[in-house]
Amino acid sequence: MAILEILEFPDPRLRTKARAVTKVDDSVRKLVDDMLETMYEAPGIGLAATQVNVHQRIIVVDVSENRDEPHAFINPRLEDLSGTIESDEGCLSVPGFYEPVVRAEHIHVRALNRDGEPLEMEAEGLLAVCIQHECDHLEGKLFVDYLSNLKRTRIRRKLEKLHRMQA
Ligand code: K1U
Ligand code: ZN
Repeated sequence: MAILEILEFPDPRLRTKARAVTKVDDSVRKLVDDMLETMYEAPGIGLAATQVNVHQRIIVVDVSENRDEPHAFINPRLEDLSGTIESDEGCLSVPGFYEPVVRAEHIHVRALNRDGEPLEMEAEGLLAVCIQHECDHLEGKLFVDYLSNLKRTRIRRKLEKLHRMQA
């Protein structure tokens, strides 16, 4: 397994729309495993392939307290979104910033699992929020897009300054 580099806002590659996976083969399974290792090491509760500069529709999530309930969703589709929940969100691609975002509280997800088999899941609360956040990444969307222009610009400038200092 391998730790992958995570792209950081405002890297334009984070705006790429991911393509559907056509075949779940060993290369996809290796990517899923590397994404899970990267997510646990970060640490984070989710990760989308977009964030590691792979533009395929793959996300991984683990919101469990013991960090022992990994989920991989390949070609995820969200259905039956209902209710609303406001919670503070962070993002491994926007390090150091947490802001409130409103999302659906309950969702139904259809996807393929790591073995390429159909998977259906009902999710609510933090799991539902995290899956929606990761699916946004596959569309090139970031949680900062839900904030005001002023807040987003401030975050962009702070991260650009940090990246200049790290260069
Ligand atoms: O997509 C990502 O960058 C991962 C992101 C997911 C997420 C967090 C909060 C709300 C919605 C989606 C993160 O994991 S940020 C780090 C984080 O929230 C966390 C890290 C360790 C323990 C608990 C939370
Ligand atoms: Zn994110």
